Parts: sequence; C-alpha cells; structure tokens
Amino acid sequence: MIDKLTASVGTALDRFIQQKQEQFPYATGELSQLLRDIALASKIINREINRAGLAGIEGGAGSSNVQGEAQQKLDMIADVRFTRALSKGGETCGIVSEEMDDIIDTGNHHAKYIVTMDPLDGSSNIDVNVVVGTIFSIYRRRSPIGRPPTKEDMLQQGTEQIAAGYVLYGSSTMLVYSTGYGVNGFTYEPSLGEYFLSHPDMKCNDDGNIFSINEGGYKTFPEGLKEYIEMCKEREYSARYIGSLVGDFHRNLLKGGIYIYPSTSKYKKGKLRLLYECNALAFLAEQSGGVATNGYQRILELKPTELHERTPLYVGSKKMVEEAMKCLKQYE
Ligand code: AHM
Ligand code: MG
Repeated sequence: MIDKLTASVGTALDRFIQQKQEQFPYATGELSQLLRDIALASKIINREINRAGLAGIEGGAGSSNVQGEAQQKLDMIADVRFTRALSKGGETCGIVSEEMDDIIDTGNHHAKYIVTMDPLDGSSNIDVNVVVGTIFSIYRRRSPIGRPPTKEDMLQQGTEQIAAGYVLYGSSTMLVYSTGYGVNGFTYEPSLGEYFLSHPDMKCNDDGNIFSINEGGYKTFPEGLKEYIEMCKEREYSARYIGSLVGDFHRNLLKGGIYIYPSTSKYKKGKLRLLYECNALAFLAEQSGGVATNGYQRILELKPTELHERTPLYVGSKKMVEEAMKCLKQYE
C-alpha cells in the first residue's frame, strides 16, 4: 500500500534537497540542513494546528498541555517551535520573527545564515478553521563568523535572499520554496510524515482574472488603485480574498491573479512586513515569472531600515501588476 502511494507521488523533499545540493560541487550542505530544519518545524506546527480545535475543547486558558507547558496562542507556539528547530539545527545565527521585537540570537555564532520569518501568518483565521501559513527568507550573514548577529545582518535587501518559501496549512499542507532556481511545491503526506514534490517548477501565468484585496478600505485607497479595481470589475474578474496572505498568494500563483495590500487610512504604509512577509513572496513571485512591487518600486530593491517595517504590496501575474502600477502612476 505504502509502495503504491510513494510511487504515485513525486520525489521526497529530503531526496530533492540532496539532489540539488549534489549539483553544486562546492556546496557544504549547510543550506540543505537549514531547509530540512524548516521542514521539520513545519511538520510540528502542522500537528499543532490540526489539534487546535481539540485543544480548545480539552482545556481553556490557564490549563497545561502534555509537556506541562501552559497553553499559548498558536502563533506563539509556532514561534517557539521554529526558533527551537533553527537554534538546534545549528545553521542559523540570528532570526527576525514577527512575534519578537528584537533579533533572536540563536547562540550559533559560527553559523552563516540569517532567517526572517512569520511563523504563523493569518493566525486569527485559526479560530474559524481557515488556512494559515508560515513565511520565511534566508540570507547569508554580513558580520564576521564567530560573533553575535547584528542588525545589519537582518536589514538586507530582498535581492540578497539565498532562499525563501512558505508553508500553507490548508486542506493539504504544502511547502513551497525557491533557492533562486525556480519554485517547487511539496505536499505533505501525513501518514508517511514526509513532503513529496507535487508542483515542480511552478510558473505564475503572465496574466490572470483574479483580484485579491480587502475592499473594506476602498474609500481611502489611492485614486489610481480605485481606478484599477473598477477596471477589474468592468472585466468581470473574480474577487477572491481569504484574508490569509499565504493562501491568497498560493491561489494566485496557481491560477494567475493579483494580490494587493495597499496603503490605507489605518495602515499608511500598508499592513504587511517587508522583512518576513513581502520579501519572501516577492522572491517566489519573481522566481515563478511574476512581479512584486509596492505600487511604484520593485519590492526586492527596497532598502529596509527597521526590522518590522511595513510596505504596500502588489504581487502576482506580470500584466496585472504592471497595469495596476500604470493606474497609480497617473496620479503621482
Ligand atoms: P498577521 O501577520 O497579523 O497575521 O496579518 C497579516 C494578514 C495576512 O495574512 C492577510 O493578508 C492580511 O493580514 C489581512 O488583513 P486584513 O484583515 O486587513 O485584510
Ligand atoms: Mg503576518
């Protein structure tokens, strides 16, 4: 039975990572190990998410889980699990997480990689059983090996990413990542506890007919954006918005579309964070043939100045993003 199952799906993630490493004779295996650490952490989060409903029934706030840990919100649990996996894995010297104000020093001062992550994006969706995701970027450190990580290590442009990806905890759990040579998607097979290649060399269509935006803030959107939205409606495009970035991005990557989080009156600079949400998705978008901008400039070329800074995001099919930018430009 298991043989049949494994034969019907693609290469296992571990083997895929190994094969890719072998294509680079000077590769040390550290990045491969880091990717395995992320995959492992995601399996643990996946298990926690699947138990979320039951955990609520089993005990309310103040009760403890089997390890005796106080029950926490899942986004905090995800943060702890990822940080632990990356620290124990030994390849990461510093982490920026949405859940922590400051840089996390893993203590691995001889490691050469930096990870920025949103361990559980869209976590408010868990209460209503809707998809959530993990988003991550990997950079090479800038500071000398052997020292604690610095802010400069963290504030690198998106163009410096070595790898980036996301995990989508949906009707299936998927890990989608790129090391700069295209984008590959892996689906988790829970009975085997392994990811298998299910979406090789993912490509974002040049054009699409899905627009994803929270229109609640329409009145305060930039004029050019209002015009673009009206254009989408005239063409009877489909409006699709989960309100969970990874889910919305993933759907548009597979089907062709645009995701927009603009500046609004509530979030003047947009809501999404450059370091651990926008850069990773911009990297994946470009690696799959799509485009990602803040409406005016390429996301990957923005120079970050703060760990948790925000930026508007226009990402997805090339033609759609370019058309939206054209509309914005008219009002510059
Ligand atoms: P979070 O990082 O606090 O979870 O917020 C990010 C989420 C994204 O997943 C989603 O695209 C967006 O916030 C939705 O925001 P809104 O409810 O304003 O449309
Ligand atoms: Mg987030």
